[in-house]
Amino acid sequence: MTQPSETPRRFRDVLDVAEPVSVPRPARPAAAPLPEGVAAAVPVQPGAPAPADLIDPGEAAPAALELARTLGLAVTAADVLHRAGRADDPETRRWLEPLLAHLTPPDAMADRALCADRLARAVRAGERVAVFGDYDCDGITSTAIVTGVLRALGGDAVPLLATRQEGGYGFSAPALARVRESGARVLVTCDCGSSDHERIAAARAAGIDVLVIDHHLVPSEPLPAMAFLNPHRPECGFPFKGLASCGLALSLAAALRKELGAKLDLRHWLDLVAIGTVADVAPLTGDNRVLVRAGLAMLARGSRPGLRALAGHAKIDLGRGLTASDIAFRIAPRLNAPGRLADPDRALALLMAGDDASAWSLAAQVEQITLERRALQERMIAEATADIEAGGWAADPAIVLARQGWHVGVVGIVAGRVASKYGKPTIVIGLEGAVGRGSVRGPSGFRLHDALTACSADLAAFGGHQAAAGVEVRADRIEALRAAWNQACQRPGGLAGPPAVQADVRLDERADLASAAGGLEQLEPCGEHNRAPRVLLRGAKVLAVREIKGHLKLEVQAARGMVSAFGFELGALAGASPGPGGTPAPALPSARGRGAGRPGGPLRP
Ligand SMILES: [Mn+2]
Repeated sequence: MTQPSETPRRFRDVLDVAEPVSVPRPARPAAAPLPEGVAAAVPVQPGAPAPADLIDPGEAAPAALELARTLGLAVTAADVLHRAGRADDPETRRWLEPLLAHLTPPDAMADRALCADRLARAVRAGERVAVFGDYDCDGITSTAIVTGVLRALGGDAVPLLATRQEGGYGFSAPALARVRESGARVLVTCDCGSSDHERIAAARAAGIDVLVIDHHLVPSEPLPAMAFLNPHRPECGFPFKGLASCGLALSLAAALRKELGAKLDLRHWLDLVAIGTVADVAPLTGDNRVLVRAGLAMLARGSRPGLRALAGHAKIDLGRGLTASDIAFRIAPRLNAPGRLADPDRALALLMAGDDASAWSLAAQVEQITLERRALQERMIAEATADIEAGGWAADPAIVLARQGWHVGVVGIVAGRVASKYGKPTIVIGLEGAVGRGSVRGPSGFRLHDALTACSADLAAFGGHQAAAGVEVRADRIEALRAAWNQACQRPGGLAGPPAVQADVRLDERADLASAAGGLEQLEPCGEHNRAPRVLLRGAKVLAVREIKGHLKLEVQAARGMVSAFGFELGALAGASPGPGGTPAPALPSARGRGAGRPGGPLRP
């Protein structure tokens, strides 16, 4: 989560905000075909949008061409920057070439020195340190970083992760018991702890010094921890508030290294910082842009056996370079799968594996669990679709689905896919007897939290934010909730309306696609707070479109060659088949060109 979470701890395991959701705008009743020769890089239902909806941003301005020349950028990339109000100045040059040296000096971070001092004492005295993290990617990577750095500096560190079965997210009572069993004198909580006052007080009473590293909501009640590293503490003077826990963990590692006067190359852990930061949907600005950019480069080097093995099983070619989307849609879902279905320890062990043999064996297990998760998810999506058709709910303003036995670890993914497919605010609930826990997703811009507030009478509890939320509901209230949810979602102002279908830049049809695509990669990492540009590709025709495991694959004939494009999580758009000679149709945001080797030359992989 990017900001201090407004979310009560118990909802976090159904929020799944680490699984990005792509939601197309709702289909229009009158499906007017696009005029010949117009295609926009925007997600729209095939054949659905009226031509007038596609706003052509026009040619690059002379100032953009000048920016391209002075910055040595491809015109398309320079045009994106120009339209974002950037000029050729030191700030833009830094943004384009972020360096670790640009990171904000950490001295004003509250309790950072205190944490480092206590950990340094533990390392010197050989005291055992328990490192306890949540079971999402940010928690797992933070735990791997703190544990790995402590061990590299000669410390005795025991990593532990929260589990869905035992206590759920956060530093729960079962978690405290495990920490006590570990015999640790010091506890570092990673990506949790900010609101776990009671257990932290209990740990302290048991003689354990607790250091909390977290970026979630800071309650007003003071935390009984020895040190509390959280940029959202009012007394924390560190100006960049967007660090995820893995970024905080790396900063603490640097402080500890300095405290011990040790030589240790912390760049080794940047790949994990990139994964945790992107998976947590933290803003890709400021220090995070620096860290993720460096981390992506580190990932591409493939120096960590576990990630090399994960990439091998997932058929990710590290050497060709990765983007933030590769983390969000290919790496993070795999690392999250064990925690969703069973026990997250295998994901942590994979990240910490020291040799190829154990890494490949663990990666095989993680891949198997990912396949199980995907099969479960596909079965649930098929059941959800069947329920929608049987209930005749596709025509309703909004959707509520519930079944006995639906896995609560997967309802968030299913809600996202249903919301994407139908373009409607969606609640998907897993029932266990009389109790249901569900996830809420909607079209982008829809204010889910506001709509849930209007339904609070039918909910046992709810939490989250406008883009993703979780609910608890009694089984006998599902029908009432469906009526209330439909009511809330059809209110004037409830639905923000379909987002404007506007491309950010137009790609000149004479442009070399390879250099244009390569140039756009200089804007990476794209994602939260740095949206991937939507590129209007004029004169393009979609020759083939198909869905692959929920994703969308397109073959596009452009003026200067054929291009393959891939849209993560946009498989719901694959409904229409191209007509003879190719149907003009949209390409995709953040679609990544893959070379087709035709006259236009391969798009830079
Ligand atoms: Mn986090």
